[in-house]
Amino acid sequence: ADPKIRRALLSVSDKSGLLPFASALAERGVEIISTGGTAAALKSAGLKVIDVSELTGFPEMMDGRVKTLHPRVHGGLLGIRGNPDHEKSASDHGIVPIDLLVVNLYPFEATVAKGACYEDCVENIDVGGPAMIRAAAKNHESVAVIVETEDYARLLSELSEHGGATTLAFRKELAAKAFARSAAYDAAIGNWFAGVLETPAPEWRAFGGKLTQSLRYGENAHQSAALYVSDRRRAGVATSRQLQGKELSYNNINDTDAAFELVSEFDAKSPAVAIIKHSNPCGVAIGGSLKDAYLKALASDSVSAFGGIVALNQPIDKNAAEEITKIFTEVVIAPDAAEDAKAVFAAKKNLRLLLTGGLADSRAAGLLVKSVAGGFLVQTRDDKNSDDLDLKVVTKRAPSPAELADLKFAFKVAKHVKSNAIVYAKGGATVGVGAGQMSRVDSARIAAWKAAEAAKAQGLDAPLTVGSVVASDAFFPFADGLITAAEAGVTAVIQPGGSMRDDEVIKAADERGLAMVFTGVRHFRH
Ligand code: 93A
Repeated sequence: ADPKIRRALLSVSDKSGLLPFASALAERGVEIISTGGTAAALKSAGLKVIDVSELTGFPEMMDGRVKTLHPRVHGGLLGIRGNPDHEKSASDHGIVPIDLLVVNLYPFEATVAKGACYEDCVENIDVGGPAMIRAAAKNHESVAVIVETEDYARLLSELSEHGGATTLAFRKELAAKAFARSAAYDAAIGNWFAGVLETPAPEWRAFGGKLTQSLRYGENAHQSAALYVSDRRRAGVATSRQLQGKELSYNNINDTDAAFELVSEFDAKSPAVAIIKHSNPCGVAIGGSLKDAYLKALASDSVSAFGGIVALNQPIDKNAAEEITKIFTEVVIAPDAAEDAKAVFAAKKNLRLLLTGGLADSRAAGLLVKSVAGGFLVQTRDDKNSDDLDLKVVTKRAPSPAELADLKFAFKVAKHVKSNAIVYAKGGATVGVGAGQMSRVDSARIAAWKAAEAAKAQGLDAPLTVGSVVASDAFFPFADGLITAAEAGVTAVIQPGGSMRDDEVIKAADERGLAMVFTGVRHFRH
């Protein structure tokens, strides 16, 4: 038979929902043991509570650092019911069984998120709570463990259904959730600590996050998926606020991330807009206003932009909102939006509007994780912003100031294009993007071809690449890629350099009167 809950230990930092829940337990005749603050809250509501210090025979001490770390607590949670040896130990040492544990931990994540000082973060590392959670979850055969206030109602209805007991299936589910919580909690502590260190090694980083959304499916309908938040301080898609529109899908989130990370390369003072499809930009531009930047980005590849994701690096104004809503767009993401812009979006019920509260820091440290069969790869973020690079002119001709501005712009965009990446740009806007090809020269050709198509669509006689500049995310291994770009009409080139054949590539540039700069930094992205 399933064990009836006779004794419960309640120790919670988040006291919301505590009183009605504890009252319901008390009404069922459950004996309640509690720690200082929790006990005080319960007593002030007139509930009968046994202080944990009474149970342990020790006062809560050392500023609460030692409250529940005692064999009378852990023996009560861990002892195997019906095991003669365990039961003898229990009776020898005055240990009584605890059938239900309700804990929610010191708010470590929230303390870090609000920017608290080092000492406060350390003090909010809960030790006794996770120890009890793990003990109760290990002994799920007999003990139920609740780690979230959301589960209070479920437990009470379980008790009603099963005559004051819980089923093993329910306790197993609670145990799984409890271990997930303690793992995520420790991951948050490990991550924070790695961030405190001057030079954290990637292997000291822990991975964990809070499940925030079960998604309807993954990249395809037969795959399941979920979204976890691992760092609430970071402005981006995972921590953004959705104002309207349908639930985000896995692909939406992936693409929206790509879009917002890209616009975050640009200074918040100057308007920048990116339009993303299948995690690659089909148009990116800076402009005098967000509307201007959006129109320039759209002109780069207006066909692909349909059903795309639009990211902006400034609070959206009404003019931009009106322009964006003229074509079908899946998601719009920005730091904020003016009230009249929100009103414009509100008329498009299906459009999802996400506000992040700020720009992502393109220079911030952080880790990227990618799973591989049987494991996962970890690397630090590509935190190199083109504005900080030391550019080296390698050709006879140096780029003009206008060319230089476009080169930096194009290289920023290339960082966010899947390799092999080739980006043509002119006047602060992309005019052709070649992404994800196995050969660099193919990316150069595809981007040029797309620019020619875009020109045709706009009724222009010359391809948009004429008079543009080109960026390559990695060095040109041969001169052919550069020659393709030159034939498309570029006047200047930016690339990392470092190929065995750099001399050949530089010679080809000089022969065509091109200006070329080396960045010394590569931006592979796969
Ligand atoms: O400082 S602790 O790690 N030491 C303990 O022995 C201990 N036992 C419970 N923190 C401990 N707790 C935590 O206290 C619980 O996880 C809960 O978050 C909090 C509840 O304290 P109070 O009832 O005094 O508000």
